[in-house]
Amino acid sequence: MADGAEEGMIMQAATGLRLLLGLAFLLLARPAFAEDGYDLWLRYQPVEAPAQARYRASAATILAQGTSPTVAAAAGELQRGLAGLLGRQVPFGRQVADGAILLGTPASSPLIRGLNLPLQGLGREGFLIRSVALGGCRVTLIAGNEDVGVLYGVFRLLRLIQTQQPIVGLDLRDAPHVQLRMLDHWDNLDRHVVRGYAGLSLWDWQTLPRFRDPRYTDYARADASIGINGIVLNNVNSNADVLTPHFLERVKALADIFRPWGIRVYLSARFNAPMALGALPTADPLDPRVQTWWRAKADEIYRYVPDFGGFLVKANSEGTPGPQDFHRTHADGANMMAEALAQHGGVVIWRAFVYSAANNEDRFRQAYSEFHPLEGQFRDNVIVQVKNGPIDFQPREPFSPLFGAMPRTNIGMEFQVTKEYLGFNTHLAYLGTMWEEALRADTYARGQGSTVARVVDGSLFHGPRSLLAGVANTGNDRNWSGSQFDQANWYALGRFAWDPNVSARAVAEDWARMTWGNDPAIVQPIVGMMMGSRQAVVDYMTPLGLHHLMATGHHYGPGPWIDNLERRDWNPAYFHGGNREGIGFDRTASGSNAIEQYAPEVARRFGNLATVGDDYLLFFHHVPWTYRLDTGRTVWDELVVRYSRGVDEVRAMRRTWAGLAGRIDPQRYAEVAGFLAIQEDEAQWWRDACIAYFQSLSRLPLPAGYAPPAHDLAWYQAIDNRYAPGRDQP
Ligand code: BDP
Repeated sequence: MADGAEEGMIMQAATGLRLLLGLAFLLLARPAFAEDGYDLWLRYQPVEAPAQARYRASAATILAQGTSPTVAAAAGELQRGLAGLLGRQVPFGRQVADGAILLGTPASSPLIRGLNLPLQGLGREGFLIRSVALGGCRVTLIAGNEDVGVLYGVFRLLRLIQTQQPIVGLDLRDAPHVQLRMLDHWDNLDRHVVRGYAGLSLWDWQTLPRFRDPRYTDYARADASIGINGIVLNNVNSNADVLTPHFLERVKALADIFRPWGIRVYLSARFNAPMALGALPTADPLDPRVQTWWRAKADEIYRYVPDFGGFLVKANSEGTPGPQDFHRTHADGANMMAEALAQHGGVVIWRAFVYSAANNEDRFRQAYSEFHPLEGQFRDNVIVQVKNGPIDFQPREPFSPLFGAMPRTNIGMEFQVTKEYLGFNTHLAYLGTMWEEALRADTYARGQGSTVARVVDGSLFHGPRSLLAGVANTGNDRNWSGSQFDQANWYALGRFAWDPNVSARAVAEDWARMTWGNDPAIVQPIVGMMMGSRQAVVDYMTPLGLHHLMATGHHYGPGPWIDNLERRDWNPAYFHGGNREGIGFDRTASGSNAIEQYAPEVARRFGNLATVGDDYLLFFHHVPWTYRLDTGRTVWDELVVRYSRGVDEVRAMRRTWAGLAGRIDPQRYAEVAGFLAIQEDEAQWWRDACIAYFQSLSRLPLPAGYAPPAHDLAWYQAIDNRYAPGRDQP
C-alpha cells in the first residue's frame, strides 16, 4: 500500500512537471499577444534599441502642470505611449529634471507662464513643442493656450517617436486649420449602422448610462490623436426619439466620457420633431409654437450636456421632413433651429445633399439650385455641409459647384469615410488620394488658386465657421473599421480635417509606420499599395467618369443595366446614358448644362472635349463609342482596357502583400490577404458584368488580347445580393 501510494505521488509529480513544462512551452511558443487591429495607429510598439536609448534620454520624466481632466488625459496618454515605445515606465516628476517633458498652459503651469512663449496665433487648440534649457536641465515642453492644445501636442510628440523622428532640438508650432473636425455616425438607435460594414454601433444605448464601456474612451483617444473634436452620434435619417430624456441621459454619459479628449457631441435632429414628440400640429419654422418648442428642447439638452455641439439636419432630402413641407426655405428652417442654439453657443449643420421628387433636373444641379439662391440668408451659426461631389460619394466625382459659389455662407465639407460606393470594408481603397484631389481642385471663385481646401478652411472667404466632416466607418468589430486598411481612412479624415492641404502620401506614410512598423521594407510597399488603390477601384467600377453604376439599395456590386426604378435618377442607366450609339452624361450646354454652375474657367475646362481629360470625360459628355481618346483608343476599347487594368492592379496588390508575409504579425496579415482575395474576385465581377452589359449596347468586339467576361450578361443580372450589409432599411 505504502509503496503504491508513494509511486502514485511520484507519478503525480511527474505528470505535474510535464504539465508545467508543456504550459511553459506553450507560453514561449505563442507571441505575447495576437494583434487584431484593436490598437489602431496607437500600438506604441517598442522602437528599435539604438533609437530607444536616444529617446529615453529626452523622455526621462513627465512633469504635467495642471489639474484638469484634459491635462490628466494628456499625461496619461504620454505615459502609456512612452511605456510601450521606450519599453519602460516613465515616472511623473514634481520638478524640472534633465530629460523632463513639461506639459501645461500659461494658466496651469507657472513654469510655462514664466517662459513667455509665443503662443499667440495658436488659438484654443494649437500647441508648441520646444526643446529648451530650464535651470540647467534639458527639457521638452508641450504648451498650449488651453489644455486641449496640450493634449494635441502630446499626440504629436508621440507621433514623432512612433515614426522614429528626432525629438531633440524641437521647435514646432501647429494649430488646426479647420474649426469643426467631425465624424458623423450614421447609427440608428437599434445599433444598426447604415452604410456601416464594421459591426454594430459603438453606442450601446441598452447598457448606457450605467455601464460605460472602456471602449468609448479608446474611441475618444483615437479621435483626439487625429484632432477630431466633434461627433454626431446618430444617423442623418434621424429618429426624433434621440431627443427624449431617455436618450439624452445616455448622450450625457457619452459626452462626459468624450469631453476630456476635446470632443463635443452633436445630434442629428429630425425636422418634424415638434410634431413627432411635442404633439404640435405643425413644424413650420415660422410658427411661434414651433420656435418655442425648439428653444425649450435646446435648453433641456444643454442641461444634460452643457457643451453640446449642435444639430446636424437632413431636411427635405430623400423623403425626410423639412421646411419646404410648410412652404419655407432651407434658410428659414436652419435659422430657426440655429436661433434656439445660439445662446448656448451651438451650431446647426444643415446638409446640402438634397434632391426632390418634384424636381426633374439633373441630380447634379439640384443642390446648387436650391441653395445658391439662399446665399447671404443663413445665420452665422449655420454651416451648410456639402458632399465633395455633386452626385453622391462616387469613386470619382468633380467637386460640387457649391464650393466657391456662396462666399457669404459657411460652407463645410462632407466626405464619406465608410466605403459605401468603394467596395465596403473588404476592398482596399485609401481615400486620402480622393480627398486630396477634391480639396486641391480649383474653384476659381476668387481667381486662380481658390481651391476647395481654401473654401473649407475659411482662408478664401473668411467666414466665421469652418467644418470638415466624414461619415464614420466605425463599429464594434475588434478592428473598429471592418478591415485593417479602412483604419487608414479614419486616420486620414482627421489629418485632412486638421489641415486640408496635407499630402495624402505623407498621411499614408505616417499611418503605415504607426500601424505596421517603421521598417522601409514594410512601409514602402504598403504606401505604394495605398496610393494606387483608389484609382484601381475607379478603374474596375466606374472608369472614364462613369458614376452610380452600383446595384440598387445596397450598392454592393455592379448594376449598370438597372433602368426600372421609380425615380429617373435612381437608375444607373440614367447616369451612364449608354445606348447603341454612345455613352456618357451630357452636362454641357447641349445637355443639362450643369457646368454653368461652375466658375467660367472651370466650366470651360469641363465643357470642352479637348480639355475635360479622361477622368471626367463621361461625367460631362456623351460621346460615340468610336470617339478617340488621347491614348489613341476608342472609348469602347479604352473602357475595356481600364476595367481590365483595375483587376490587374488588385492582383498586383495581392502580390505586394504576399511579399510581406513573415514581416507582418500573422492575424492581421491573414485578414488583409483574405480581403484582397475577395477584392480580386469582386473586381473581376465588376469588370466582367460591366463589359458584358456595355458590349450589349456597343455591339463592338473586345480589343485584341482582352478576355471576354466569364459569363453572359443574364448571369450577372441574376445575381441577387439583397442581404448585403449596411443597407438603409435593414
Ligand atoms: C446616400 C446613402 C444613404 C444616405 C444618403 C445621405 O445611400 O443611405 O442616407 O446618402 O447622405 O449615399 O443622406
